[in-house]
Amino acid sequence: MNAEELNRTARMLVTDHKGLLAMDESNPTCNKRFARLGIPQTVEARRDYRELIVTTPSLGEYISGAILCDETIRQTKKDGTPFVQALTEVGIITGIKVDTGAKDMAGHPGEMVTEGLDGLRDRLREFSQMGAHFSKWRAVIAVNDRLPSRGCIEANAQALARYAALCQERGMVPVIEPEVLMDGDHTLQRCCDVTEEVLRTVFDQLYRQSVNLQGMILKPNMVLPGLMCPTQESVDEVADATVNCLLRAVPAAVPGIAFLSGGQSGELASARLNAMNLRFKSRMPWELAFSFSRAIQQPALEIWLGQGTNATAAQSALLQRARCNKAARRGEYCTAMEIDS
Ligand code: 5MM
Repeated sequence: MNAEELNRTARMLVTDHKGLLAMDESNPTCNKRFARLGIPQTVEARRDYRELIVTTPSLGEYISGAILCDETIRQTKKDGTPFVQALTEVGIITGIKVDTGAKDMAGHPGEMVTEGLDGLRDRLREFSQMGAHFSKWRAVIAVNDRLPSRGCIEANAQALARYAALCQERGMVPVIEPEVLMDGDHTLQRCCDVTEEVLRTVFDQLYRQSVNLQGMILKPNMVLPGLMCPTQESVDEVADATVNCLLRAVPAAVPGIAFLSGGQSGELASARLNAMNLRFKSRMPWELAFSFSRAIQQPALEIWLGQGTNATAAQSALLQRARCNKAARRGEYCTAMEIDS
């Protein structure tokens, strides 16, 4: 493992106010999103959609890295150019999702543990030979009055740490994604407590598994009230709760934190990221960035609808969200940016 190289790649992923584009939806997730909009759920439709994304003009001005899934990293543009090459040509670093999904956790009703460690060393070798420089693993933590259990937090944290160690051994930067879900009626304070416990456990396991914190990116949830919670705090309150939680739990050695959007609207995700960067500008030891899927892609998907004639308009919508999030990293996002688009 070359620590300097890992640190360089990690810093490049959060440089120049850019962020990550998560386009690593597994086939079932992608198909579900297509089905809702009446788009055919086929390999070719998924390829067409991913080609639309990677060929969006100027995308590299806003996006530093794109996370692909196993199917997409093996695909090419219609003219035969591999997607990895197309991304590299516009300065976007290729990443790959390597977990094999969150599965029901035995003995823990309502909880999930992420699988994918078996054979991971060999898969990482293959992906790195294909041109991937970083990878991603997502753990899912459900919240209610009694969940999460310690067993679930510890099993997922250990898997994240073992994944990260294997990834760095291969010279790839791990994007470590422990997601505390928004589903439920829990309060913002409850999300804050759970997120802090999860992050502390993850960093404990990263230390135990000898993971180099300077060669990783953390991809956490924002600290939010549950979707069904009657009290929904303001953008500034969410920003304060999130950054204070991260300041307590994330070591300063980590170069960057890139949030998942978790089902927030694109506008709200940008506004909250903006408030964090604005209010805590000089007080954060890490770069505060984004690694959104839905909060960047959703408007584009709703315009595209599987029709080639809609591709240019869909690309404009994608670029608009990427632009808003780069502005949010600077603390320069405002709602007028949405109206002007
Ligand atoms: C939480 O999901 C990740 C971020 O996406 P959002 O910004 O929409 O929350 C995302 O990278 C996710 O891990 C991938 O889409 C893969 O999900 P599945 O469940 O299909 O493996």
